[in-house]
Amino acid sequence: RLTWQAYHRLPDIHGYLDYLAQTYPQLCTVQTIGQSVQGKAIKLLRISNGNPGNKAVWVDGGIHAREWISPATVTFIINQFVSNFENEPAAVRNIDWYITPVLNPDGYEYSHTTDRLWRKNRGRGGIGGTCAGVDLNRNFGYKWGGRGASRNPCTETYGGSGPFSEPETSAVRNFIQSNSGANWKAYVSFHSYGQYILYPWGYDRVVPPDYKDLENVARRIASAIQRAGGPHYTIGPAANTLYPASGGSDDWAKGMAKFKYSYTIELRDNGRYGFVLPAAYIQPTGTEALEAIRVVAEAASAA
Ligand code: 0X9
Ligand code: ZN
Repeated sequence: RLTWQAYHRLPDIHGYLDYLAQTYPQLCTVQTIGQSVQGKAIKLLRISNGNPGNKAVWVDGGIHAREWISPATVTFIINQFVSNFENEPAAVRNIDWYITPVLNPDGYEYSHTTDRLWRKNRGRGGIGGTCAGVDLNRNFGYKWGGRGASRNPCTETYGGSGPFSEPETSAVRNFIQSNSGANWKAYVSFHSYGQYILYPWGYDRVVPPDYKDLENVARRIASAIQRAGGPHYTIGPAANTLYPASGGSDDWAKGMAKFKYSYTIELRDNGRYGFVLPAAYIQPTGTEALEAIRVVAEAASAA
């Protein structure tokens, strides 16, 4: 099935999720949380031991089409969790995991078939659809349309016609809001590249009141990665550390959905290959992301 020695196409990734649900029905369930613009399923894997006291953690990948290391890393984490569940730390086992490896299935496939550096979804941009694609990480509904987002459909950072105008982002909002029974504590969005652990806010150069808590966990994540032999990851609030960009999933998770911890993790590399990271980097990148997500599990358990 999946190898983590190559980047896989959407049907293979979705087939793998279905396989897990069939093989480990007591641990894994698959759900389609929505459809993309072109009608592709947006699939979510829930991993849970059924403990009623569990906190809930959201993980997504593939918001941006060309960042192939993101879905590969998210499925790497899934594979480690599921195939070795009994040996994961208690903090990992006692979390309800909600994991969507490919949030932008149309864009992901388009980056395989047509344009390797495609970023956005494949929605119609603007009236009459002059240019295709909305940047899904500018389309979430917290401080939508502010700094770092464009009103021009023909740009890479077009935020859409309104907050949650796109089916991919509204699927996330609808799922999280309709699962208010889940005890949501942490939201993690995997992107590339640059090796950053970013926390809110992204919309402007300000920080939330409890930013010290987010900073401390970010520091622990970066330390865990280095301890495991990984490279340096820079930590900090997104707008200050990278650039201001509004309408991101991380800001929405923190600002509206009230997740205590919200991170955008920019995976490898540092710019040598950029988005076109060779598949040989999937395993080392996945290994360090696994360290990262275990720290998130600890923080969520304690929150
Ligand atoms: O610009 C983005 O959406 C992210 N970087 S990427 O190169 N993967 O496109 C950073 C998003 C950080 N979070 C916010 N600005 N809210
Ligand atoms: Zn991205």
